[in-house]
Amino acid sequence: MKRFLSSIIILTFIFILGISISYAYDEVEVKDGGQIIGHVKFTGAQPKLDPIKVNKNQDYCGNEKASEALIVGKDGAVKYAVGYLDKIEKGKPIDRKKQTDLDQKKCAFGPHVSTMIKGTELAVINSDPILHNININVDGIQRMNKGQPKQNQVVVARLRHIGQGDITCDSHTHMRGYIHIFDHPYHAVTDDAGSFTIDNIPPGKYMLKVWHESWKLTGHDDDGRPLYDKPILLTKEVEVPAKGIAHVNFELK
Ligand SMILES: [Cu+2]
Repeated sequence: MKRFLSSIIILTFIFILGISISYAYDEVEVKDGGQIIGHVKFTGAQPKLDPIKVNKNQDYCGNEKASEALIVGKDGAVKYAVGYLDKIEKGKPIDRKKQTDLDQKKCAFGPHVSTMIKGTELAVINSDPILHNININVDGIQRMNKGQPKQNQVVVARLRHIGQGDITCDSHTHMRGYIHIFDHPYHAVTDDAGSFTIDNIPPGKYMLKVWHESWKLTGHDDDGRPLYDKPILLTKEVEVPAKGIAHVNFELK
């Protein structure tokens, strides 16, 4: 009976392993890869966001900081939106040596929004002469929590779970950032021009998603952090041509 039970357990394990392997991202050589250039534009009436109160180290950080929840540049260009291919099963190899940098500088996370690949290194530096603390919750579960008391101190971590990483600093409630962790390399954050580029994609049809953290204020938490509505997710089907470029426009309002 014991032997029977253990074989059942082993078989179940192999079955689960099989499922997780079949859903994993396959790294292949991409032939005639194409490109996506995405543009994210704000088309509504632009809201004015209240600055966020600083509750510690005001002598260094200032009394308040501008909210980074919505940054709109020239011609409605939205910075810090994330474009990515949803559920892509195979494509270009993953650069596992690529390190993602995050800076705690002038009492803010820089960049405010970034992306990385799970299992690669995230290097967090404290450029300020005050104590910061980096706290990352991925889809609501804490995956990193490190104090950084010294200026120029670096902590390196590997985040092994995909999802939306919410970044906060326990020391400064006004600080907030996001890092999106993927199991594939097809993602990018919009720049000052509201554009993102994803390259070397095997030609074909994909679901292209754009994430934005949302700027719609719903209240404040116990520490005084502004709470915004749930993130905005937009989807468009896109056909990536061989060796060509697909331009895709997204609107936020
Ligand atoms: Cu801080």
